[in-house]
Amino acid sequence: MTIPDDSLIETFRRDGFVVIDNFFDDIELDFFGSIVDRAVENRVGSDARPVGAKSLYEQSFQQCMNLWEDNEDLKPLTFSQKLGETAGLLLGAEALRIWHDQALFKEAGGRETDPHQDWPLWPIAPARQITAWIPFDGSTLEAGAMGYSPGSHRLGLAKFSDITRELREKPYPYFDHSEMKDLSWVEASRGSVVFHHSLTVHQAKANTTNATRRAYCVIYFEDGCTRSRPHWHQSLDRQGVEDGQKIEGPVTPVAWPRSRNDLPESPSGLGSPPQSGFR
Ligand SMILES: O=C(O)CCC(=O)C(=O)O
Repeated sequence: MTIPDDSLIETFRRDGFVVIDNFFDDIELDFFGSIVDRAVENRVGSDARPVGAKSLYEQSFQQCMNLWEDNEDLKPLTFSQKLGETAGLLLGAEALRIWHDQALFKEAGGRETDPHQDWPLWPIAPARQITAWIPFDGSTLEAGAMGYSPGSHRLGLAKFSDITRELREKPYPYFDHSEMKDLSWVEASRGSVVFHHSLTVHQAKANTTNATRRAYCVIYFEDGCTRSRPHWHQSLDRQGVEDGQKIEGPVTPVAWPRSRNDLPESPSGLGSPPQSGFR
């Protein structure tokens, strides 16, 4: 069966996001969920600060990137051909590389994730990236559900882009594109994957429950994208990609298409990715 069908592709192209239900089964979710739990514990488990003692950015989530590099058993998920093919068909790309993967664990009591577009945060062009957001337990409005502004990926850059701001003096909506629609909130059922375009305005609710919202993302870019700005980024500087150069190398291997059971080697000798909280 080919996933997604034409109507899901059309939805993604119109709205800039799409939910695909029943993508993973319970066995896959339990298996990969426990691998990501262990990986996050290894990266940030020694950080005993309560949520309220963290920076505003860290209060939104524990962010652990490039987990595929030091967790061999996670590679089959990060480089899943079903996931990659789906992302490629939605984006309309013939080949995708990985920009990075990441766990985004919104702790109990964690605050909202500020509204933003992803692309302005990244020194990559053109805006041909897509994220697969995988909530291992599903998501609810009480526990960090995501919201997306339908069609915002077709409006260009919004007037904000700073997820890193520490001063939150302006309540939503503080991006004022006249055609911007209100966010559609998505309560994702367990097993579903939500895909969004790098220009789609999105945010996540706070986590008012007592359990961590465990999400894992794979972020892909169309093969052929280049470095657009000099600001340091682990996906570029660790492998020496200069301004204007095509982005390729062991940190950003081809994610799809790959031959069956062919998983990329982890980069070696390039230094570790940031252990947590990268912007
Ligand atoms: O999981 C979240 O809270 C935010 C996710 C997000 O912003 C993204 O995947 O781009």
